[in-house]
Amino acid sequence: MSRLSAASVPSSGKAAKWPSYRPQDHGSGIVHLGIGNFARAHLLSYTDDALAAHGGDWRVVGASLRGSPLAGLLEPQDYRYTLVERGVETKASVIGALHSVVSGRERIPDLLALMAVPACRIVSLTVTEKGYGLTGTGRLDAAHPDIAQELAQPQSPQGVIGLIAAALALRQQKGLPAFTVLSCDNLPQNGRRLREAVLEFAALTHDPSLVRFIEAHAAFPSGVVDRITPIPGKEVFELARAETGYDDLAAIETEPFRQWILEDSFCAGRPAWEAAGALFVPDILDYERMKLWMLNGTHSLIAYAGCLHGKAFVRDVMADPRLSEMVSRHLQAASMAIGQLGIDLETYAETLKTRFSNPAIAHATAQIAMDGTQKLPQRIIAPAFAALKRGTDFEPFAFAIAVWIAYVERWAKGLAAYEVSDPQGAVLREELSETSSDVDLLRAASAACPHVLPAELLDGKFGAALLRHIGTVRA
Ligand code: CS2
Repeated sequence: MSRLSAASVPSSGKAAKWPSYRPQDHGSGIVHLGIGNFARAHLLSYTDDALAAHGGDWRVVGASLRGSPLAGLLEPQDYRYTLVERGVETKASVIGALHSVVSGRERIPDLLALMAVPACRIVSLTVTEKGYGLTGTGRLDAAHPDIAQELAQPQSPQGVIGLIAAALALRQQKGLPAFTVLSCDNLPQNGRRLREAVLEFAALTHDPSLVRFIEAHAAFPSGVVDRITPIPGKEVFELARAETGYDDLAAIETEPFRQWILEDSFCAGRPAWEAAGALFVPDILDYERMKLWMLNGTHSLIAYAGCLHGKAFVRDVMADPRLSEMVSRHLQAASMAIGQLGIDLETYAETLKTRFSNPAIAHATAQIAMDGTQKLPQRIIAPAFAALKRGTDFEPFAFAIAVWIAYVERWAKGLAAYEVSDPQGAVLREELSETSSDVDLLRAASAACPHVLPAELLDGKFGAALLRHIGTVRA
C-alpha cells in the first residue's frame, strides 16, 4: 500500500473525505507555534474547511520549538495527514491545510524569518499553560527557563514570548504591518494575557517604539478552543488505512465534537473559519467560564481521581457509577457558580458526560493530570471563589482540590504507581513528603503553591470543607 502524499487521490470504495480544494494552490498565511495533536485536530481542521469553503492563502506553517518527530513523518507525506473522528461512527478526513513544519531549536532563526514576511498574517499558539512562562498573576516569570534566557539575550529567543516580540520588532524595522497573535490554549482571556506578556517583554528588552507599534497595530483576540484529542493509539493507523486506502504515519484521532469561539479582532485578515462553524462573539468571558470551569475543571477532577483509583482513561472513570456521580456533582456546582447565561448549561453538562464517556476515545487520565499547578487556578480555584461569592455549592471544588492534594501526596511519599509531572513537582515533593496530619498536609500544599491554594481559601467554611474532604480522600 502506498504512503499518503500530495500525489494521492481518493481510492474508490473508501469513505474518507478529501480536500475539495487544491492545497498546493494556496499559500501560507499562518505560523502556528506548537504543532501537536491538538492543533492538527482543531486549528488545522477548521482551516481546512475554511479553505474549502472560501479559499485564500491561509495554509499553516507548523512549528515545534523543542523539535518533534512529527516533522520527519509528515515531510515525506507533503504534510498531508488523516484526521480520524471516533464516536458512534468513524469518519476520516485527509487534511491539506498544513503547508510545512519547522522543527527544532536550530531552526528558530528560520522560523523567525518566516514570521517576518508579508504573507504571515496570523501567529497562532498551542503551547500548553506552562509554555507561556507567566506567573499566576500573568506577569513574566523570570524563573521560567525560556523567559530567563530571553531576558538575558533577547536577540536569540527560545520561547514564544521572545519569538513573538522579536518577529514584531523585525516587521517594524522592515516597515511591514503587524500580525494577529492568536492563543489557542486553555487560559482565561488568553489573548489579553498574551498581549500583556508580549508588551512587558518588549518594554524590558526592545526599543520603546516597539511597544507603541504593538499597541497600535497588533491584535490579540481571545478565544475558547475545544476538541478532546488523545495521544493517538496504534489502531489509528489501521483506521486511517481502512478509510483512505493509504498508509499514514502521522494520522491522528479525535472526537466528532469541535468548538471554537473567538473575538473577531484580527488586524490582517483571517480565514473564513465561520464557514467551518467557528463562532465570533463580542465578548467571550461567559463561554470561557463555561469551558474552563465545566469541561476542564471536571477533566482535572477526573484525572486525579482516575490516577488515585487506577483508572487509565477518562471513559473508565465515567464507567464507574460512584465516580461518574462525582462528575455530575462537579458539573452541577460549576454551572451554578457561572449562573444564568444565554447558553443552556444543563444541556452542555449532559453533552460533556457523553463526550467523556465516548468508548472510542482513550484519553489518558495521566495526560490530563500533568501540570496541575498550571491548570487548577483557572479550572477549580476561580469557580470556587465564584461559588463562595454567589452563595452556591462550593463543596465539589474543595473536594477536587483535596483529590489533587492526595494525588500529589501519594507520589511525594513514594507510594504511587504514577509519576507527577508538574513544573512545581520538586517543591511539592519537598513540602509534602514529610507531612502527617490533614492540617499539616493542607498547610504544606498551600506553602508550596500559594497561587493554587491561596491562604484566604484555607480559612472559614471553604477551609473546613477542604480539611474534611482531605480526611475522606486519604482514609
Ligand atoms: C484537558 C484538555 O489535558 C487537559 O488538561 O483538560 O486538553 C481538554 O481535553 C481540552 O481542553 C478539550 O478541549
